[in-house]
Amino acid sequence: MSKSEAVERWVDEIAAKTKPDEVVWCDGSEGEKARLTEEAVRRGDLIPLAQEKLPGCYLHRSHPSDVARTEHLTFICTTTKDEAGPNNNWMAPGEARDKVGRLFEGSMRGRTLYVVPFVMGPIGSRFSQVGIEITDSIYVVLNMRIMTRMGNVAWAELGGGADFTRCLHSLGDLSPDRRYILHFPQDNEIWSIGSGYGGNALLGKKCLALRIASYLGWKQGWMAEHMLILGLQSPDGEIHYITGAFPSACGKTNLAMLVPPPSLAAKGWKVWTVGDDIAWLRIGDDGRLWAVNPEAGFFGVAPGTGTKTNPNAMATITRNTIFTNVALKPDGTVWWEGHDAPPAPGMLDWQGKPWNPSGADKAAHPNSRFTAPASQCPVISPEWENPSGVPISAMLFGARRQRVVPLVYQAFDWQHGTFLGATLSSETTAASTGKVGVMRRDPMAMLPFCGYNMANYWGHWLDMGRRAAKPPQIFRVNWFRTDESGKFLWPGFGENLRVLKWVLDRCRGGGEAEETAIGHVPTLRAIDRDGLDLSDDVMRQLLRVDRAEWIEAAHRQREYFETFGNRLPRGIRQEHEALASRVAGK
Ligand code: OXD
Ligand code: MN
Repeated sequence: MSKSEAVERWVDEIAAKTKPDEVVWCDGSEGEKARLTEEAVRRGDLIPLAQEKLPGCYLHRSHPSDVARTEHLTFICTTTKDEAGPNNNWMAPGEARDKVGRLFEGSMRGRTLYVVPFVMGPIGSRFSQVGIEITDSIYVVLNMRIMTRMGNVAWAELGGGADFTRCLHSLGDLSPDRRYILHFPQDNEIWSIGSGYGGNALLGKKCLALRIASYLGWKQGWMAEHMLILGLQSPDGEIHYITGAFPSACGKTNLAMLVPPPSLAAKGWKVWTVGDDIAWLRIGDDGRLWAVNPEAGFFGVAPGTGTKTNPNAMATITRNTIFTNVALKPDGTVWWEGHDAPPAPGMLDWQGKPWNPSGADKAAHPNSRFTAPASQCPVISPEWENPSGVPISAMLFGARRQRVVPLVYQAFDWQHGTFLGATLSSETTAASTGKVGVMRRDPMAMLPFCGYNMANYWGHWLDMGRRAAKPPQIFRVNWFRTDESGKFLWPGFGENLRVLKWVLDRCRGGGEAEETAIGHVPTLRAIDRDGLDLSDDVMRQLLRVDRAEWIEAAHRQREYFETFGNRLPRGIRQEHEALASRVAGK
């Protein structure tokens, strides 16, 4: 199957505008990978690591002003501002095409234009979507090769048609003053200029698989969510699939690859990874929600990743991995804060400067990353490329909250669960530029990724619940509650399995819970603490629901919901009113 006329026309049009020296159509072959890698090394875009220790691994250093997603430069260009909603930056499509179109004029002069056809989702699946990224960054091509199913396979999937997302990317001059990440959901199109980093530049990920896909899902009756997918195997050998929405850099990759603590592993508990960042969900013939991971790789946060926190990630990134903005050791291996190995003398920091271990600067950038094939994960689920997806039993909403929110609780039903997602808020992390540790509302962990008005998105959630005969159970989790001295109360990481176990018990009609004003909270002994040294007193603090704190929380929620005016769905308003009166004891 060859490319369609629509593709050829679009590429010609972009080439005429951006004026590259050369146009290269990528086929996804091994030979092409070798050629591009060699070229990237020659140009200094990739630094080869010690190949005997880290075969196929390279280091990339981005421009120091281009190290994270830039949400303030990310726009949704719908016909009206109201369609984009208060949750998005908006630019009128005409103005956007005019203003940013000018920046693309001649932007690829002296460079190569790569045409990167790719598929998001398993090949031959009704879930999958084709995208074509035009880019002048060889680093982007090599990352897209890991993160998506890239190359000739996409032409077959496209079947000679024109139904693909047009993804146009140019490094431009890398100036934040001329950096824009624009989405035209109504035209199935993305334009990104001025950044070569992560979600700003690998357009299959946040731009297509979340912002554009969330809009397509709304129009077509499916969902695109910022969720990991894992398979939880219980001692009886059954596997139940769970999705989890957490804001960026809140441990989705760790949870997706969780290693059970010894006491539970001995009983036969096991976790399988299906995806660590994005889930596309559709209603199956059986009335359940089924999910696929649209990606083919992990673009994970390096700092904090070590053998203790995530041994499966550490095993995944020992080969064929691109590291971005980590530190380089003199032996040609890599390091970051939280790595198992001690920092080596003579290390270079993420900018390539000698690193001073007693200085204040970090060796690796806090948002430094690894890009690695999902197939290399030791616990990748045998179902991860199943074109039908996996059936979902439970959905988690999690965020970073030091106070107020218990370790886990269960929604009364789908509508209440949608409300729990809509009221998610979290302390910010380094995944986006801006201040770290500031509380912000992040509904469904989709604030930076929802391609349309969030109120309509909640309406779509409610609608999906009405259409699905057997929707998943919904839970709120919080691994990050602290004591008065700021110390985490819950050990997290592998021990989170104890919470998943209770979640699964609840899905199967068991698991002890107390009905509280906010939902079903586990009773003191309901979470399995066998082999874990955690006192009743700490468990009580973890599960505590403080009425005064919740009265205040409900008050804040009202102010937030008011920003959506009369677009706010009735179901969300009802849930808010019901919560406010329950916590007030009415
Ligand atoms: C990511 C993010 O890279 O959420 O996954 O920022
Ligand atoms: Mn993410």
